[in-house]
Amino acid sequence: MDATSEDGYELWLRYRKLDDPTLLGQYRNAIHCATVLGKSPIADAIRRELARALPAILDQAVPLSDRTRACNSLVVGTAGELDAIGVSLSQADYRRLGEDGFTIRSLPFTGNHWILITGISGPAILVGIFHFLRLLQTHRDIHALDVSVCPRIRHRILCHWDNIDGSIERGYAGGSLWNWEELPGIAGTWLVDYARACASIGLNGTVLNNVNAQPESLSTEYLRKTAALADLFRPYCIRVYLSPLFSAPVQLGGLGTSDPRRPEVSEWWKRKVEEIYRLIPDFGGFVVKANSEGQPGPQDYGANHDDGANLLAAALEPYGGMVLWRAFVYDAATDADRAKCAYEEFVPLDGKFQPNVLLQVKNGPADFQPREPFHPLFGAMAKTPLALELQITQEYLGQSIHLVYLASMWKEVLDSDTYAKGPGTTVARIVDGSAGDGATSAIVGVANTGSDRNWCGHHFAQANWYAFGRLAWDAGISAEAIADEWIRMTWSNDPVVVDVIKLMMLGSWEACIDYMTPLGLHHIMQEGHHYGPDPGFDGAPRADWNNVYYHRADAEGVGFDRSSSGSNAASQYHSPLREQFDDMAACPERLLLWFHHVGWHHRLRSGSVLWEELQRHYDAGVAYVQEMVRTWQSLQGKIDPERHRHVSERLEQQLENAQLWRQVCISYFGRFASSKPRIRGPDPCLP
Ligand code: GCW
Repeated sequence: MDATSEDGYELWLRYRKLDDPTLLGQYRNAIHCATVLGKSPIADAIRRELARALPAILDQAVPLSDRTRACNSLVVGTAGELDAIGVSLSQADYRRLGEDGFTIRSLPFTGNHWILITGISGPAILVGIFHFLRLLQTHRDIHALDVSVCPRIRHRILCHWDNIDGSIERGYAGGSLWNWEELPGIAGTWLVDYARACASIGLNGTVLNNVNAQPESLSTEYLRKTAALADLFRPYCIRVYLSPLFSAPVQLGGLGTSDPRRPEVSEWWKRKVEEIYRLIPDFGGFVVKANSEGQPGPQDYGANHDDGANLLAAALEPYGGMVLWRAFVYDAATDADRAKCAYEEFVPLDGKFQPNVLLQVKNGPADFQPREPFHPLFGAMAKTPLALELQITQEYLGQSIHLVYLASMWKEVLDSDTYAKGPGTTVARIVDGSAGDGATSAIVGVANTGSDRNWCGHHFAQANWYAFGRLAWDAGISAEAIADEWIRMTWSNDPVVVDVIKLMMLGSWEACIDYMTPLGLHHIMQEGHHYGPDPGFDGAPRADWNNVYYHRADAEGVGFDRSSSGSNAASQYHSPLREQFDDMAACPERLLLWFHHVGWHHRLRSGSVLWEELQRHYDAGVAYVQEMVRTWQSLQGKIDPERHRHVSERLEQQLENAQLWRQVCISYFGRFASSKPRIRGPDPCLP
């Protein structure tokens, strides 16, 4: 690496000298010194962050203390700490902010100017200072600040599918971040940086182990290691969670059963949870995958999901812990259409869960596909809080090779109207609780982090970690605004760089759908690893593990008939969606082949027939990647060479893979389409 090279380790927390002299003057004048009130591990973490950031951005020393001084200054403190020096805001102001919200205000104070960052709690002001630093990093005017922000979702959690042996299920950025072998004695130096990154985007929880759980994670030995991580993360207000194996009472406890209705089983969980809280007093709770893809669960004993979830909830309740019970189940005996199973299993259980149980539902009813309709459980469980599970790691979206900005997808999901309580009952409002009683709320993102120096494998995959946090905090922010912030913090504030990268990012998700699974196609990736196309795959032991199950291409047409003439999955949605999805003419074309088996010569809104339209999408997707390759090249010299080269190489691979998708899918589906596939010349980028 040469001197100007960067390796991406700093993520978006890149504190660089401001290169705009006017703004630099404004910032220096506003921040002669900084005061962080209070004595607590959180206050210390804030001091460390400001000591790192302010001198770097302002390129001059910024005295930092725990007392206010007679100078223009940044002042940080909770309501109580400010009260003690007689400067608190009004009670009404604090009430509006709630537990985790913060405010940043410019205030005149005894002849000087203050920028005050305050909120009720330590976690609130921690996020507040990162917000303030973001304003500096993105070159905003800080003259007359009056910003108040509070999160809409209470628990904002990253979920790591990390195994004890250091591997990561669906991880594409190296091994696990947790150095289990050395813990609890030696903590990895990067762990605090992980916590800083999470805190900076408002996350407040992390699930340390894979939902395909191993019993050892709950052993005393591993709980001590988990406690060491919890201690490191605590000053950054990140609580740890674990995924327990449902049959741990047998495998770890030596009992003869894990039947949730047996007293010895509930006793075992009570004792285990007691042990956890002795070691980790602020432990968050359990995320559970049960009776799904071979994982044990209550149904193994003739009991049901509510029995299992409530068993764990009872053990956690005295300590304020919660259960996130996953709804990712698709027992073929429930319904022949996999997309219908979770709804059928869980809707009858609505109202049967303890208050500290949330049902954790993936964004769509299949499995983190490039595009799915929102999961019909959103809007169908009025008496159960639903946590939204998103997949940040790009299992089905080109892994750490493809540049795909996922905020656009997540916005589509969050903004989807379920019509559960009339128009406006969006998925976001169901998840944040504002459409119901609002008692509790959570959002979970399957992490894309690993031991790679740049954390996420692809520099642009960092944007998805960032965007998840920002949307978890406020689903109302636009994908564009998030991209804008992230680019400025991660790459540069140069307007050309910002515009070019933003353009690349904002169309990248739609492009990925175009070259992989346009018009509602889904689950046609290669078996097992899910990278690359294999629409003809038909060799799995279960029907719904085969790709042909999902597209059902034949001489007539293509697509899964989920209308009333088929599996009738459309009926799981509220009116008017169910009628819209049911009717081929009214169904949004982006979901057409999800809900309908459509004739190859069926005419679409564009005037083209389906087969032509499919090919047009494949072409558009490839063309978009070609354009990204070209525009990225145009940034050479404006971006440090190391990161530029890294991204260039990946874009080339993405292009090759997009072309492969087009070639394989057009030739495969072309065999069914009655019209002949187009004759195209050899693709120069294909091997
Ligand atoms: O997306 C699928 C993945 C599995 C994963 C499962 C789940 C953790 O292919 O690897 O297992 O979903 O969400 O449980």
